Amino acid sequence: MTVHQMVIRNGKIATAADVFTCDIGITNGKIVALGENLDGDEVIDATGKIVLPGGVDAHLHLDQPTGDGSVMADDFHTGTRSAACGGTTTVIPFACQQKGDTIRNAVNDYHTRAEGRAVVDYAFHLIVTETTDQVLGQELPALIEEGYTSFKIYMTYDALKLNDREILEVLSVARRDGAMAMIHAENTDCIAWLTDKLEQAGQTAPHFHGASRPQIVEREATHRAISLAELVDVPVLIVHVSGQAAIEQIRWAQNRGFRVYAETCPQYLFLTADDMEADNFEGAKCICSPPPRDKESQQDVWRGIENGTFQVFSSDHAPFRFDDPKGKKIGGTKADFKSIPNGVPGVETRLPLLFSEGVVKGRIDLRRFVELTAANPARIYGLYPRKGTIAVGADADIAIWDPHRTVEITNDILHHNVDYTPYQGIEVQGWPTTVLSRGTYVVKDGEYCGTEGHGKFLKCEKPDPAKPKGMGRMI
Ligand code: DUC
Ligand code: ZN
Ligand code: ZN
Repeated sequence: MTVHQMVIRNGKIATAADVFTCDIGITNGKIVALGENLDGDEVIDATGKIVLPGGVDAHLHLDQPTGDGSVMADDFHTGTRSAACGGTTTVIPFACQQKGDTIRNAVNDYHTRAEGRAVVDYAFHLIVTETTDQVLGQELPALIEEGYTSFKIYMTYDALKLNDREILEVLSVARRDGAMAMIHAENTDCIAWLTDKLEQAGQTAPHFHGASRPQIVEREATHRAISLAELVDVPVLIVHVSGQAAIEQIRWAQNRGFRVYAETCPQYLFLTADDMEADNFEGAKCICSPPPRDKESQQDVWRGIENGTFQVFSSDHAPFRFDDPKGKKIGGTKADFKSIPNGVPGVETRLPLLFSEGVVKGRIDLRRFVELTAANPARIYGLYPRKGTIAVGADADIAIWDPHRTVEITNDILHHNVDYTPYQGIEVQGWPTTVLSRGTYVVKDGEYCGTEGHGKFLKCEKPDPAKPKGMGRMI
């Protein structure tokens, strides 16, 4: 009888398709057998536990250069360490083109930042900020062939944004060469106009960030992004959707059969605009874009998670320290909201929050949990079935969850390099207690035990879901 290097025994296994009980045989970092009474040199008894594919966090920012002097607190080491401790074994952060520079240089620079540092495997999305002939005609096609098969387009932020004509050009490349386009949908002129009005009225405290980017701003840009994609006839994925106004546009498009995918994040389920009103500048901790909305919006986002509007649940981990002149306080504690770095940390809490409020509370089942957090992001970004599932031939990226363990989220239990969590004090039920990356422990019995440099770069395939209608299948 074959003796595997490792066997996980008696666990309740969930994939996006099924929930079943069997043993998992692992050899040389791969899942090589699923069956009963498997033999292994090392046996993990998973009786009473839930065995899931390691999470795929397809939207997070690690060691990404910023334009304003702020510095991200997490690099590839601390960011992937934190990911692993929250049950995530693949991350896809962004190699961001600096205006005036090539995307190739951004990719090379990002490899230097990642090389030898990551604890779990990683791929790169690209961020396209300039649409020169060289970018459209040479760089993007070559990079797509080399395994960078997704890119993000910004409709706002001066250092990043593209206008509609430029977006059409980039979407055309996505269609021609088979890449997945992700869109940050907020109307930049509306934000600038509202920001000026708020400033003129002296309304510059952190919570006015929310007033400068109301839902209509996101709704308009979401509809426009969908229309541009329709014109080009290419699928798009709308990232970090915050509430009903944008959800309605996405649903409208999906109901017409357009290949419009959507992502949401924990901040839109667990935070509201009120959190940006906390005293002593603490509201800055929850500033992100699009901003958190209200309690009703949280329910709208839950409904989108339940009814299939959303395909992906990511963290959008954007790690700026609070008490730091290179973080949220870069402009001091009296700073105008517009100079506060945008983003909240959440790579480690993404899965426990959704597991507890989603699965344990009965809003979604385990299969849907796996679909949103692992299988779909792997499919949509060309990593499936190597990542995102438990199947023979897949990488042995596995998170064993104790579904009964209750944990109060406090910053001191987390493994990121940020000095706060916006989810401080929330009690969750369910936490990953053992995590494997390609068959190697990164978390064992609740303790982090990963190795810097274990994580390897992943080339992404051209994703099937990026194919226009008639050329491939919807996920
Ligand atoms: N919004 C983004 O678009 N990216 C990083 C963080 C944020 O709040
Ligand atoms: Zn964004
Ligand atoms: Zn982001």
